Amino acid sequence: MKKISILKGSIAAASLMALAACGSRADEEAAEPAAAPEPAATETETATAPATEPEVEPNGTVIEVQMLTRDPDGSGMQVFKPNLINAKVGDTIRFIPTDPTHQSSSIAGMLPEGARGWEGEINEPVEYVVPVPGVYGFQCIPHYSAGMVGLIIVEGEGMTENLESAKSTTHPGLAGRKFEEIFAQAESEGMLSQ
Ligand SMILES: [Cu+2]
Repeated sequence: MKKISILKGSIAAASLMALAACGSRADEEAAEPAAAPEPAATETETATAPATEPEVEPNGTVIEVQMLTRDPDGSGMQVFKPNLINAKVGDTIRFIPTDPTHQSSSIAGMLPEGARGWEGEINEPVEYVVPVPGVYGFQCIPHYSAGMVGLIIVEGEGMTENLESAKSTTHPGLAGRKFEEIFAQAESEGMLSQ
């Protein structure tokens, strides 16, 4: 009996050590003088699984979007924060599940030609590297009709080519009104002029 509990103890200790080793791996790597310096982007990229293979090489810029159950600045509704994003081709949009029950998906009919779009899992972060200039609408599927939507505007030639079709896309519930507000804000901030 004693032998077994000692064995159990050492297994537990071994797993603790493994955990500790795992946790301090980054420090050790950083402290090791002989190691070649690695680009900082590599580690953050592996921390979040991309929805799909990027359609374009990431340029290293990451734009973070929180997925929240209560908008701290107003309605108290479920929101993406920010819900209007200005980006460049190759930027990574990272959706963070700050609060539970949310996800992020692109909206069919609100993608520029040549962009595949994305679909994230509930409660999971998702990254999307924007591949071409244009207007990208996105939603949280469970809270789409509650108006949990957003817009990415990617600068560059042809960025307004899908603007009219994106604007005329119909939405359930509160999402239509929300998109009207977001498009109006984008226009007033000059985000839609090249
Ligand atoms: Cu949601």
